[in-house]
Amino acid sequence: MRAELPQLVKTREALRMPEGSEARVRGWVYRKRDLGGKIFVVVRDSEGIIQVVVDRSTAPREAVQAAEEATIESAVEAWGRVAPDPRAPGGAELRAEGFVLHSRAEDFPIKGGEGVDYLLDVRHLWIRSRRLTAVWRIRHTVLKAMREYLESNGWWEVSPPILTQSAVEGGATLFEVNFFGKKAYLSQSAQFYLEALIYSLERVWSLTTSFRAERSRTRRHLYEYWHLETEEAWARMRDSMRVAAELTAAAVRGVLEERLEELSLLKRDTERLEAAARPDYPSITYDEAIELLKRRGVSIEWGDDLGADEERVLTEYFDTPFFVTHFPKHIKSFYMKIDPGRPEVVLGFDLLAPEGYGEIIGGSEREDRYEVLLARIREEGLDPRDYEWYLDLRRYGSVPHSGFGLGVDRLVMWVAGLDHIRDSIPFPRFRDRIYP
Ligand code: NSS
Repeated sequence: MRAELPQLVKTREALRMPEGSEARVRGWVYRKRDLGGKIFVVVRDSEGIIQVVVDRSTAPREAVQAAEEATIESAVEAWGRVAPDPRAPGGAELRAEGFVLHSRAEDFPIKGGEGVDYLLDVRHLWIRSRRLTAVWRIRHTVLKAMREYLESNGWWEVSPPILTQSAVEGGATLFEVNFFGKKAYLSQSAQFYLEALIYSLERVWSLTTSFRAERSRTRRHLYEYWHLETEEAWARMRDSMRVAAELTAAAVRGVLEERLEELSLLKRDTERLEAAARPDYPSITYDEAIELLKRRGVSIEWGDDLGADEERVLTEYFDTPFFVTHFPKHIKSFYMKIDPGRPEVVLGFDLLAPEGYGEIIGGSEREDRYEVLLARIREEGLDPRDYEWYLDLRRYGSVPHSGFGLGVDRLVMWVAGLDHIRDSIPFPRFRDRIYP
């Protein structure tokens, strides 16, 4: 009997088959309506949905019975002939000649209209929603496009550790780990390890989880996030900015080429993304940013850090991602190179996404002079002994070098047009729960 069944295809493929083609699909029950004469079962798989119609007057008895027993989210399989139907999602349906119930689902705990807190409790079930599935597919394509860009431009992928011994981005957001009775920390950034690796491979990148014990809860902060970082020997700040722009544009292009259906399901305005598909992003200095903010009536002084609110105002001036460069040194990390022409600022840059999203990349040229770096470590009140091996890199063949870190989840959040970062990642960690 099995050998005679029609070919198994994805729902998307079935919808595109010529009228009358035989097809078999399998997946989970997304919706079901029993209209007496016919049972309409919408089946969902990784590619989409298709309406399966089980006609009580023509379908075999076992098929009708299985369709009757199928509940929402039951695992099912159906086969029959494809027929156009303008009322069906995707414009076609499968008229069932067979219907099998693989696993009958208990009463599914998500029915629609539940609140955020509840949905986070059942995140392991909520991640199969069509909306989140669209996000996972976009996320996949973002990662793939960036990997392809790096691969075809001569970058080496490396694997830095997550258990570390010192802070890259300040002690305030470190997660401490008891490492056999000694203190260790979860990595905030692979940067120092990448800096060490440029002396062997010159252009390196990594994709790791980074951890930040952020004090405040915001729409754009995760405690555990995915961090794509690059580091390049002989590169100045502008060189690294070009890579940051090309990488971002490559991700946007990839999504526009491959994920239009998902963007449409998420009601994402793609016109606004088109402008970001070319890497010629504008750049302003921190000084100019302060001027622009003052012009909009924001009360801010030179030397203040730019928070989410200030960034949001700045994004109103631009239709594409844009850079802010040359920050005051005291609001940035000790490793950023001091601008030789202007010692109160550093050669650091942020890339901000438009439409209010703000920072998605932070990078800089690195301080490559031993004495200056040591002085900066002391100036920041840090203990040079904690940075001994990092300082070594300036003692053995130091070269100018630059790099950046891109927040993958933030990039996905902007590209997919999400209003909260938690939906850019399947299992976000929260302060009050690590469940599921
Ligand atoms: O702190 S960063 O701005 N910079 C660094 O960590 C550098 N050490 C990276 C480097 O040069 N190799 O973080 C980089 C990016 C930032 O622009 C955000 O997009 C993202 O990492 N980021 C976060 N995403 C989500 N949640 C949190 N908490 C978070 N913190 C940073």
